[in-house]
Amino acid sequence: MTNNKIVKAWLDEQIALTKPDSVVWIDGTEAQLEALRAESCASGEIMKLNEEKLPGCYLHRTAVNDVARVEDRTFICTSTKEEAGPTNNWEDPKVMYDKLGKLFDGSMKGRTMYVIPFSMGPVGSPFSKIGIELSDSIYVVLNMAIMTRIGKAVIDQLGDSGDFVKCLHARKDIDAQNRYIVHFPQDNTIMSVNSGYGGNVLLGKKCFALRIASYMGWKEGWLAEHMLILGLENPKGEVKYIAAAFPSACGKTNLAMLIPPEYLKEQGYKVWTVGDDIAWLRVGPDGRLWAVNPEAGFFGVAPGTSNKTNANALATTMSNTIFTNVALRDDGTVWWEGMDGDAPGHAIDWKGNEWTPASKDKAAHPNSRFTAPAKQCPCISSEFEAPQGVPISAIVFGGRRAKAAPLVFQSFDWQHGVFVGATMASETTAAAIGEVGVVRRDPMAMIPFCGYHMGDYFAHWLAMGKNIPNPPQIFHVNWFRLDENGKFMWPGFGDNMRVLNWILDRCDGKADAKECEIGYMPTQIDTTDLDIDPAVMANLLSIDKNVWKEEVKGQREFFEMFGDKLPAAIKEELDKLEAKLNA
Ligand code: GTP
Ligand code: SPV
Ligand code: MN
Repeated sequence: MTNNKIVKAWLDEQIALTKPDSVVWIDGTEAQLEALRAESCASGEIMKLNEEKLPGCYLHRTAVNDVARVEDRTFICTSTKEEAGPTNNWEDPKVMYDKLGKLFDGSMKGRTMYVIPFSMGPVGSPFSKIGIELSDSIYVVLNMAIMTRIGKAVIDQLGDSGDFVKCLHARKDIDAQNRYIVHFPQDNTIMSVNSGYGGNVLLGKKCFALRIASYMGWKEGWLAEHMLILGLENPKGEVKYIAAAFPSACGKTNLAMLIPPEYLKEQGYKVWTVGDDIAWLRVGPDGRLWAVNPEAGFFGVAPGTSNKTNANALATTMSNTIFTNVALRDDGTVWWEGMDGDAPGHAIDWKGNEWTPASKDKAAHPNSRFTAPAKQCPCISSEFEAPQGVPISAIVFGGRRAKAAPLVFQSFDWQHGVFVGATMASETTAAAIGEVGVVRRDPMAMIPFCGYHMGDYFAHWLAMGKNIPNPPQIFHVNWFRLDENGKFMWPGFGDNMRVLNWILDRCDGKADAKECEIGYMPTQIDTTDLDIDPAVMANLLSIDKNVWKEEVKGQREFFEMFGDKLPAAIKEELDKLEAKLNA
């Protein structure tokens, strides 16, 4: 399919190493993909679902020991440990290549190697980047065909260039003890072995578009972030764009596809989805920050997705979707906890076992997912394919905080906004009555995804601010504050639109705010038609100084690991906050 000498030499090397029985180039045609679906069904790797109710949809079950990303087996192999920093696992590249060489040796014997050329971003866009993934899994091919742009057009776009990310994946024995997800940012190389689960094997996603791309962005002057991108249209038909970073399973897909409350819908407010997980951000010729979504599909959390919470996501998955680790109903459709209506009387659970509502195990794995084409989303943005992306008015950070963080606040300026992102944290579990969950620090929601030293990453964010003549305003939100009974105080989901409106009004200099220790807080959030006690609202828009004094201690402790690499500006913001709280 190509005469590219660099591609051919690399491919020959990988074939010699993994020794597949045959090699198949993925050209991206529907005919080839359809043949692969049939082959994958015949081998039992995927199962065809009810064609009438879910046309073009399939179910895949992973091994029970292979259901999520594995952070302890994920490595950033830069030439020195210092470059990878204290938040990443590191190994000397020579040692790691040697170790992986042994694991990959003969790993594709008796199997077929698929060569998948893919583009992150629209093919040919100046901001797009190309990768080639070699994988022995048809499931990977079919998922990559949804999540990225693949095939001949990509390899033609690459031409004779060697500017592509080399991605190698072998399922091998799905041996958790020998599972490795390894990145060599200085070689543009990713190697993944002994897994068949999404984030570990769809190498265009977290591995390339965040870990490798964040390193590229650092060197080239842009940002690769764990952010959704949405467009909010007002009744005048003006659309403003917001990029938001929340940790995994903290509401990006939901916010990206938000349906406004009825009274705002009637006025003409709309939300348009540009992306639900990853944003690449660059300074545009007009001095604003512009964002593209490098992906072409959604790899979304299934449980909790319903017509009530996220009707747009549900509608997106009604055809041409691959479901992973959800439950199978007797009529050949799917089910998961939190779907609309009653649980089925009988189903097959994610492990392939009989399931009834009396079963004590969950029917769908909590991290079960759908892989669905973005263009099927009812609210997909007209700018989804725009090569230059969309101009960002506001950046929003957020996490699950039972107590500390208010519903929303605005940072004082870019430097303070970077500090707000750097001090992000999220509770691992929802708190029980009176108790606070375990806080994990997760700067910019990038702790598992930053491909270099996080101190350098903070410095890069600060430097970016100096290079954006017209920077977005930076905000922080928390949909997850709990009352003393352990219940969410804020209705969330569609009602988050009320907060987004305040955010954009602030960007326009229209909404009022009061200055407090941590930033600017709303004097009021529109609660039209919302049955919420004013005292609860007041609580949501306030902070507990004692909780924040503890918070500052936690932040200081966390920053210690970065040593000299912690930018002075971040330390300065922390000192300022502490002084204000103690004043
Ligand atoms: P990843 O794909 O892992 O990066 O997750 P994500 O950030 O896209 O999270 P997602 O939107 O899939 O939501 C994860 C969970 O949070 C689901 O169970 C949602 O129902 C829940 N959730 C999302 N938004 C809200 C909200 O506004 N309020 C509450 N209470 N829960 C929410
Ligand atoms: C996440 O964990 O943030 C995801 C799913 O979006 S995965 O692709 O597995 O990383
Ligand atoms: Mn994610």
